[in-house]
Amino acid sequence: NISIKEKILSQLINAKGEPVSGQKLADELNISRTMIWKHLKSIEEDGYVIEAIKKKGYVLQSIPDIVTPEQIIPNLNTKQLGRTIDYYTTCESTQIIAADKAREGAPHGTVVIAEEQTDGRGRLDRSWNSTANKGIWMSVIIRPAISPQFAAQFTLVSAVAITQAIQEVTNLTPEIKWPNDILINGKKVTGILTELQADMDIVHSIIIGIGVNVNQELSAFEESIQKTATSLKIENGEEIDRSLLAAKILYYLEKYGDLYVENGFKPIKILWESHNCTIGKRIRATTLRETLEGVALGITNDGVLEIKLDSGEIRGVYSADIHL
Ligand code: BT5
Repeated sequence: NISIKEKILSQLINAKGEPVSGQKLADELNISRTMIWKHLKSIEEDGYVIEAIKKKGYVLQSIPDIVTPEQIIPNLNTKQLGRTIDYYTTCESTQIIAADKAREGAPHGTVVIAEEQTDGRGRLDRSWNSTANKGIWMSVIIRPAISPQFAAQFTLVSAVAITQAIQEVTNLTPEIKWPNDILINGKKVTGILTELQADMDIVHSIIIGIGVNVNQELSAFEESIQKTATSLKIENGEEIDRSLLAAKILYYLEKYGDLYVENGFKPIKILWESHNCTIGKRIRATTLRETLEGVALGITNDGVLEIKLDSGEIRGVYSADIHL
């Protein structure tokens, strides 16, 4: 049930700079010219610039930098992911909204996205800086038919997908730091938070929280992370179209998510290894129980990180904070 306003906007966007006749819009949508005009005013209030050309119609001159469904969906090349987008100008955390929606039965592929989060979350209740209008703050609800033990790998699947999308849109070369960080020049540009709703033997939903720093200046970050965080704009010097990047992330997430569910972790593992910056390095891994130091040997077919300690013992960790 797309609203009339959305229909008008999508016609203007699809016209790609050509005029759209007001009379034709009125006829097609079966409303008066005055109503068309009122909807156009409301579209302009959202930040779109529309020019009226006599006898020809309305031309979309510029689009605002926002991540609404109207902006994302025309860029979207997916079957299911992002086909329902729940958009907020501001919210506490998209992850909380998505968790509620998943419990209420939201379909596979539903996306919750916001311009700003006032209480963005990391793992273990840490906070996530989510400056207004500068990043991609979204949660994707997926419902793969897998058992819960395979859910954690979706963090690695997502990391591969996001890395690929960033590479395509920017020409930067991001690196994945196990398990859930994406770095550029050693600084964190993306964090992933994978949460699970499941019974003992079946996944109901996985909620993939994705935070990408896109157009921030360094001063937008809290002081405590200014030495460790970066944005795509800081790294390549240009503003990036957040809607386009969000659509690309969803595209690769669907592609690699399906690949994982159908063919297992092996093909993902190869991609993950080609982008990672953890394996082969000396690391310190802090888990909930202990701190381990040694050389990161690799990841197993379950996504577990294997570390060779100085004693020669090999240990697997499922989740940890890694210091390179
Ligand atoms: C993460 O946690 O990296 C997961 C972040 C997930 C954020 C998304 S945004 C959409 C969805 N809604 C949410 O509420 N969350 C998800 P973790 O590995 O625990 O890292 C958190 C740590 O990263 C913090 O303690 C800071 O040190 C640092 N940090 C916080 N904000 C950052 C930012 N914007 N960029 C880089 N580092 C940041």
